[in-house]
Amino acid sequence: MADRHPTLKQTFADRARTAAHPLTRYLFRLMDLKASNLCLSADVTTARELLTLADKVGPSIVVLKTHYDLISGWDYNPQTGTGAKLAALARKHGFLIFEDRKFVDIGKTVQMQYTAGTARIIEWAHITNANIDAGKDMVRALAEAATKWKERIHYEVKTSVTVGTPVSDRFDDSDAQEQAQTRQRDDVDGRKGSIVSITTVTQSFEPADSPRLTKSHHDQGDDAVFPGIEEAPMDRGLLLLAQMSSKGCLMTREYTQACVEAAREHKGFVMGYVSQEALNSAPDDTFIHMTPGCKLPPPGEEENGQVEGDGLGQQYNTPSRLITICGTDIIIVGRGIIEAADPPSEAERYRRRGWKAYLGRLA
Ligand code: 6AU
Repeated sequence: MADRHPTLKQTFADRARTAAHPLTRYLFRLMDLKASNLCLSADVTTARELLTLADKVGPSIVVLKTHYDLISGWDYNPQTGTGAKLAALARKHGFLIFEDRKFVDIGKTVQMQYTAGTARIIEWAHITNANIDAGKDMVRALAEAATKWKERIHYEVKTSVTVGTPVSDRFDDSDAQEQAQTRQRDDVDGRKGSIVSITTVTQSFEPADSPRLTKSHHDQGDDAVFPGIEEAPMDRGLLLLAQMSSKGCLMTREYTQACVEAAREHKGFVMGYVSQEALNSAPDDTFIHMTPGCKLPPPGEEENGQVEGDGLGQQYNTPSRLITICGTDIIIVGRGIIEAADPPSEAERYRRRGWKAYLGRLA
């Protein structure tokens, strides 16, 4: 850990003023406002459970982490589907959505995986992460994809569809996609006749004045916004998977250092790291750290006691060790909360412990 880096002694409110990335600045403000440095790893198996959990635990967290590919019944509709519903809950409770996709591939492939396909992760996840084993160019590729996407969504696409017989001037519209279908049908007198119908899809772009992506929930009246802060900016952010919590992890010091270099080269897109310790070391490093492999001993037991792993390689540390000693900013907790008898009150217990550890670090 970078022992004496100034960010370790700065309040989240102060870091909200100095962080390089707009979404990191917003996240630090949210942390200060909600007195929370807790991320829920919502590793449940159905979309219904995910949305219920997000709604119940939302008040205690600042980040909700998903693995969309382990959720059955994920609805991919960009306006009304699971991503859009999560986005509405994020606005209502004041948290950011982090899709733990761990991209690792050549640049072109990760661009497509991030912005297209079934899930269209960029549309609903404020944050995602990448393993940079494939090389630093992949970070640039993701950053470019995010920039292009942001430029595009400053405009809302209005689509109108008309169906009918061709009218000559429609063919002059360069924005229109013309699709001609020729159908055969039997005429009344039994002779074969040919009917041509034309479907015209016209797209126009209008400025979108709100940072939200879909208006669907607005229309349905589910439009609550968390009080005390504006909606999250439209910027997208990346966390670099710099160190892992699992036993025998093969990520070397050199790999972690390459993450630090890649982060510095892409300050406008990289928010920080998923790591096991603070990695800020240069005087102007302002990155945020999120750390998984976090669990509290059961209520009533010694807070800093040992917490056993899960038998499948996962290793756990307590919030106080991760925040006070290792210097992380946000603890990522999955089964410690999800498997509790009452997840919302267990989330509150983690939030209080995480915040106490942060205040302890400042002192
Ligand atoms: O609290 P748990 O053990 O139930 O869940 C931890 C969550 C899981 C992992 O996929 C993820 O954190 N994770 C990550 C992430 C966030 O990238 C990195 C890592 O080193 N260890 C880890 O557990 O969803």
